[in-house]
Amino acid sequence: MTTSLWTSRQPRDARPSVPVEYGPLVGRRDDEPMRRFRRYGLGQFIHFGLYSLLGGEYDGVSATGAAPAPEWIRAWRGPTAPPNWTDTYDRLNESFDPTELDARAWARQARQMGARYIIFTTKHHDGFALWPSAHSDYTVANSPFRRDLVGEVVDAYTAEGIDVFLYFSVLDWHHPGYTSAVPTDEAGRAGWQDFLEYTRAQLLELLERYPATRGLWFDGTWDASWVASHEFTHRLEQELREKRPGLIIGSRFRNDEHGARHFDSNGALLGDYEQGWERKLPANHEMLGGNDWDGVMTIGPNAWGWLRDTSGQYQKTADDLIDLLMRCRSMGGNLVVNFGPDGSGRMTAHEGRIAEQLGAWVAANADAVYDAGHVDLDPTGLGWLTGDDDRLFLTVVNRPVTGIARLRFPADGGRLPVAARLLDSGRALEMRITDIGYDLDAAVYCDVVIPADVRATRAFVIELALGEAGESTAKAERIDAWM
Ligand code: JFZ
Repeated sequence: MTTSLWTSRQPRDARPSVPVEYGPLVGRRDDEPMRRFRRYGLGQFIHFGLYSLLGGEYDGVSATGAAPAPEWIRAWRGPTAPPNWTDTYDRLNESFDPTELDARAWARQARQMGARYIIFTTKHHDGFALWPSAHSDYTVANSPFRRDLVGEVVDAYTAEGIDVFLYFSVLDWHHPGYTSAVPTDEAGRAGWQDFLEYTRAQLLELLERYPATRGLWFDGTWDASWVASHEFTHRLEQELREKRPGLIIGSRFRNDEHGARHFDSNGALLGDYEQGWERKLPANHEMLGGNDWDGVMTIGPNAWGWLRDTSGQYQKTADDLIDLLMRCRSMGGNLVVNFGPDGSGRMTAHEGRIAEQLGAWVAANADAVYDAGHVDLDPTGLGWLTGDDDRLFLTVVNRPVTGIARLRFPADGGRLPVAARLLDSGRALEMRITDIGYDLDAAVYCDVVIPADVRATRAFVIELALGEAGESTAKAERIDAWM
């Protein structure tokens, strides 16, 4: 059995077709929730939990380098790890009290950023539930905070018109029955069975308690024990979908009976969208094979939970995120930006700036972001192309020194740009369709003049209205090259 942490799409014809009983439950969906998903454009991830109290350190000692990431700090090992570390960590619920936490302020900030969905950590690998789960003692109910944090987040975001997806880690360091290896003895199997029942109960409980939930975002599904439970997970996916029709489940939930994750052994997607683009993005649209997807991204290098000391670590800027957002949109995906509030429940100052700056850009260029998706044209080194039914949008990231933005179109008589303007200001731009005279090129070019007095300090969007190629434009310019 091969299990791999990384998603990797294999071209269908590269593998022999194998019998698969536990393959996809649904094919490509085109219902309203999925169409909505395709128009989200931008999302927000929030990692919040016991680890947020620590910010990647304990008693002034940093776990950076000794634990995989701040939200993984319970896995701190080696000489710098405090004595009895996991016991200390596991008792953090006794001091969990993020008094500054205001889910409505988070939601307002997310709306200001332009996020249309949120993915919120209901339970991370440490097993601590941020809702008062009836199936565990290790929850907010057993903390000084007491409040139902998941409920507050669901309500606040829903009130702001932002769709809620619940992050849920299957991997659970707290449940006594959890094991990463396939259990081999009677006691191990009984414990694992217990764990599976608890997982099912918690998931049904989440859907029951929070009917506004649009999707479940699974994590920690790579261990051999879970991979071997394909019969259970297949049934559970069915049950979750029946309980909440329209629910969106990504590809990181289950695998087929051969251990193939994300895609079954024949390359078919195991879920509603590809959920493996994490701190990395597809190189091109072709490799996505037509599947829906989103890319989840940290602002720092690899910290999902709050990290107190970020010195020496690059933090992505609003410009980085605009670039990534439009790169995702140009390939038909959404970008999800992660926030990690500190132990008091407050977003960091850098996150605040990102929300503001990214939000301002997205608001000014909304048409290029939300309802616009992939267009089948050659990619351009100038930036990213998106489009809707009647318009093309070129997000210029690299401003050409010539002052002319040139796009290449197939010369087969399809629709061509007939007018150009700057999307944010509406300023009309001079443009023309031209054949620049390359032999056998089978293309025409749209040249848009970017006036020197356009003083952009960020990427900007050129909107091109599409129309039928008229006599006055394409044909006239092309005549020169006819032989
Ligand atoms: C997981 C978690 O371990 C991590 O703490 C965080 O919550 C993140 C969003 O998800 O980390 C992963 C999981 C899968 C991949 C990479 C990191 N992957 O498949 O590339």
